[in-house]
Amino acid sequence: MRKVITYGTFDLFHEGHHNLLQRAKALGDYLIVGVTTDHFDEARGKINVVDSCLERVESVRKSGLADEIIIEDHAGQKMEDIQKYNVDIFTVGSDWVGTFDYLNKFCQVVYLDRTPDISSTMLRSSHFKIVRVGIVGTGRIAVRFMAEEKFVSGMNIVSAFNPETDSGNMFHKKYGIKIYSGDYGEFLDGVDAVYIASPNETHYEYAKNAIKAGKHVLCENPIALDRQGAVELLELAEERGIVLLEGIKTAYCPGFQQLINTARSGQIGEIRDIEACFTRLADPNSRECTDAQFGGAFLEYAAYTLLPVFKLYGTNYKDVEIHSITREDGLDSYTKIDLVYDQGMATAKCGVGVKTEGQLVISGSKGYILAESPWWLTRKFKIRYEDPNKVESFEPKFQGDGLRYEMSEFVARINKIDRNKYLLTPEEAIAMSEITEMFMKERKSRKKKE
Ligand code: C2G
Repeated sequence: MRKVITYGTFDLFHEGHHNLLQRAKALGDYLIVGVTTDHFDEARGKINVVDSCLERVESVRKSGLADEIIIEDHAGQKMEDIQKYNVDIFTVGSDWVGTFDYLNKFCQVVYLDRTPDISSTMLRSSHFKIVRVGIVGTGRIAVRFMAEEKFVSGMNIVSAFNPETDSGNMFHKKYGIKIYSGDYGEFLDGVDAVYIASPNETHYEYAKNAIKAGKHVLCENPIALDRQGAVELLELAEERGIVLLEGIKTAYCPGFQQLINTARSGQIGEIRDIEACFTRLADPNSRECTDAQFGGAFLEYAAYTLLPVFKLYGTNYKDVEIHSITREDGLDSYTKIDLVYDQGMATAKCGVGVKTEGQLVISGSKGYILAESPWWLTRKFKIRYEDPNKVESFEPKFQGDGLRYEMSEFVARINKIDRNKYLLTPEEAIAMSEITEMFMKERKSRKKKE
């Protein structure tokens, strides 16, 4: 008797799961299905799971495809089970290709093609849809988005759009998803939501057209290069009951929220100064280092460095000054934004051609918070006081490269789970676009003077 084993979360049970179990069963005579516990999913970084462990076990049972159902609750269990149940074949979907090759020592490992386009759950009772997401742009961050998708339950990337066919074709070859390069409307017809990861200057139009077509939008920052554009997009989305989320991933990371709440708790007293730095010496041929009009340090990192300022002081700054080190073509290799509020001051520093300490320092009347680089992922931070021996350290949970948290919030908001709207408010998004507009005006006036 050939025994087959497979594992999964099986959340919001859908055709993809059903197809996988059907083909897994066909590989042998007896199929064992391991269903993950909530705790194990959390430990392995799978988020946004809606159904409880028992509901997910019941979904698998009702499929009628499992000869035996077990619970997967810890890393390394797969190896134990394969030996314990004398398994001949381990199988899992192709989104995991390579991940489980190490099981080859114990049994045959088979990766089955995942089902490309799923949209509805097979659970009559579930009011959650599987969100079909299309990616606009097929560059570096789109690649990272694809890698994070399998850790976010309730969504499925079904297509991508890029007018540049060679980039799109490479993406198709790598991921096998459908690529559109011509009609944006045709691309929109096949999705429920879009993730916009195209060049900065194209975000506004892509977002506006998607919202008008009734599609939810997760857009890399900046959503717009001026205040009016941001206001217009937010109002349009609000009117149509469409989710519009700006992809500043730090805003959705659990550690960053913990850091902000700690700063607000009064533990460091009154906050009087904030210094946020984010520099990364970019590849000289990269867009951020070559596009004098829409590249440069500010457009790449200002939103991240302004985020803690707006979170802690709000958006009613009294004064703001922007200073840049620019090249002849006007591209800013380093930009400093100085803000003054009634209660304190702040400096946000960004660089693509200048390297500095990438820290976040929140200075207060009783002590200060120090989050070292990469503070924008907020994997750790500490509170220091006058007494050098008194230090409190924090190491919040953080998995993957951070995109899964904004993806999870996006799917939750589409499913009308609105409890986390505070993570990045419309006021904060508008304030960021306001300062972006100032920066773009200064960039233009500098070019005129030359
Ligand atoms: N699957 C699929 N097609 C989809 C979605 C999922 O074939 N459109 C497959 C996955 O590849 C997996 C199984 O269905 O083999 C269950 O998917 P999930 O519930 O998302 O489980 P996953 O997080 O992929 O866990 O340790 C757990 C396993 O490694 C798989």
